[in-house]
Amino acid sequence: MIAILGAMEEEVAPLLKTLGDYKEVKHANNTFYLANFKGKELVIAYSKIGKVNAALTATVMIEKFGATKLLFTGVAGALNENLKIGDMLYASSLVQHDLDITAFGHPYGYVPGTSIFMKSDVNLNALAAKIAKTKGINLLEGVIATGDQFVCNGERKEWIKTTFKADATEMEGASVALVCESLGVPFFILRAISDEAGGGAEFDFDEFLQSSANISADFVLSMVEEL
Ligand code: 4EZ
Repeated sequence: MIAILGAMEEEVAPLLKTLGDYKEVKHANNTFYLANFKGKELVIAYSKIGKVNAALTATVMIEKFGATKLLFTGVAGALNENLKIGDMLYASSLVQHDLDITAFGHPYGYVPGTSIFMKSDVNLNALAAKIAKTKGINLLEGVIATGDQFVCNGERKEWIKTTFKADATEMEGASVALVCESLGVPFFILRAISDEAGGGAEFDFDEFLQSSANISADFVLSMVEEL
């Protein structure tokens, strides 16, 4: 069973549209869409925005629906100036930028018993790089910084970028990474850029959410074919 997770309905709607035929199961305040794509069993869901929602849905996909691989699809704000709206990147590692117990001398993003950066699955990443190459798609790899904030302010953007050497920011990736790592499930986090996370990012986000979500969803489905 392969899980495909997004945060917003807009991020998974393109998948459901392509699949056409699926069964719906409601659980834990979510709808899980069960489908078969080219002989592969899929469970698809949108978690709702934020780290806690995403952690819950990822856990259910693994523990209740038996997902053995998880692919995340969605949009993100760019921190690296080489990333433009519509570009895609996958996370090589992920960090929670809003986790702060620095009052006790710990670095940002760290709590005892965990590591600051969580690494995604090298095999899934290599498969993505291979598919991008054969399709002539420009796919970057980088650090994704996750937090329960829509970043739309130059100062906060620069802080996240320099503190974690991060390339993009969003609100779910690191929590999904933590769940998958803890439960031993290989995961892949893909994002297409919807905005540049500075002042006024909310306007770009509204304008480019759907087109960038489509780009990411199409790519993730092309990966499923090769799994
Ligand atoms: C969260 N997602 C944004 C949800 C915004 C509005 C109703 C991705 C994202 C993001 N997250 C795109 N751009 C971002 C940014 N600049 N900061 C944080 O995963 C919901």
